[in-house]
Amino acid sequence: MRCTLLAFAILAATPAFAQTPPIEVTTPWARATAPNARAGGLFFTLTDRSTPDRLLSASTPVAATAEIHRTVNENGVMKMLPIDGIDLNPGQPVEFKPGGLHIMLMDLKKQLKPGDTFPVTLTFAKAPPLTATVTVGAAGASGPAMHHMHTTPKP
Ligand SMILES: [Cu+2]
Repeated sequence: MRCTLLAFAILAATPAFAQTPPIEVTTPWARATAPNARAGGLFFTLTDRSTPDRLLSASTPVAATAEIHRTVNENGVMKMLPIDGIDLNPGQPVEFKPGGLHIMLMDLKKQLKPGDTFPVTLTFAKAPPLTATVTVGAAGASGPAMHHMHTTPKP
């Protein structure tokens, strides 16, 4: 209870309190892609400041589809599996990062170059949709290559 009260006091002291969304997206970034790459990875941290919720989907104008993926280690082989959502609980930030949870951008409509920005919209079971600005990081930015498991049909 003390934590809750303290958090509330801090939030209440912030002028933007009224606009504080129930779920916060921090440091959204995407990996730069090669000119002909069809897929890319998008990462961020989700912090639930309200009641238990669930991330249901993501969408962005730079890709035809965006899937929620998790990475599993199957006998030493890293595989990515699409999941239909991820539970969010207050006080338990969920980190999307290379080699773990990520948003898989499929059928990219443009090359993602370092420094580029683009919007991503996240939808939740309860909270209203949230749009965040993604910044493209360096090509090799942190973590293993994660696109080799995907085969997307060539046009
Ligand atoms: Cu993936």
